[in-house]
Amino acid sequence: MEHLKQLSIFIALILRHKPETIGISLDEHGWADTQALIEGIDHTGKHTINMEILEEIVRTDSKQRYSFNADKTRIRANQGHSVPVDVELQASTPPEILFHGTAEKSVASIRQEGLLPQSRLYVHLSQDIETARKVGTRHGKPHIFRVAAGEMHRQGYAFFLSVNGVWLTKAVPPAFLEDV
Ligand code: HQG
Repeated sequence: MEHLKQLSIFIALILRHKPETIGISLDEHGWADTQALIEGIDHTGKHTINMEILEEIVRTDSKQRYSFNADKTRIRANQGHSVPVDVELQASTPPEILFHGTAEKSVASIRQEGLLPQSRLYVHLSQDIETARKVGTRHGKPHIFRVAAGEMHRQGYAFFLSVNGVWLTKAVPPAFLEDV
């Protein structure tokens, strides 16, 4: 299990941020060639991988981070990219309230400039406080913001729901943020 977790983290790095780490590239929609991914990871000598293991990761990953195409010849991350790809996200009407978990050290700056995507393509928002707390804890002592997503949407801001249930938007101005 631990090996699969480590391997999934490595695959996230490749499919969201640095495909060049194993000498592969992503197409404009974020797809990598499945065989090239397997061979590239295998050549690092750091992980045991084959199609069966990759299928297990896609099926069991705790956040459903990856998808295959229909015939499984290609694979991509569902969201979270820093490289500019278009994963054909679906624009949707968000719930009235979403949440964003961050670290206390970022709070002053967020109150001033709002939420910015930083190194990623979008700001990531959670549907519940518990998930937001987990996301924030990755960065330090957590702080949760309530995001007036419904109001933003009515004012014309676009929201997208990734296939693994993460809400994404380009930025959140401070006026739509409140402390939880
Ligand atoms: C912060 C994980 C200062 C923001 C999670 C966050 C998520 C600002 C950090 C996904 C700021 C960026 C994404 C501003 C935003 N001033 N700091 N104006 N605006 N920030 O990792 O949302 O496991 O890029 O609060 O579950 O933490 O990778 O974003 O703390 O869904 O699948 O800048 O990553 O999923 O950090 O996490 P990140 P995130 P995975």
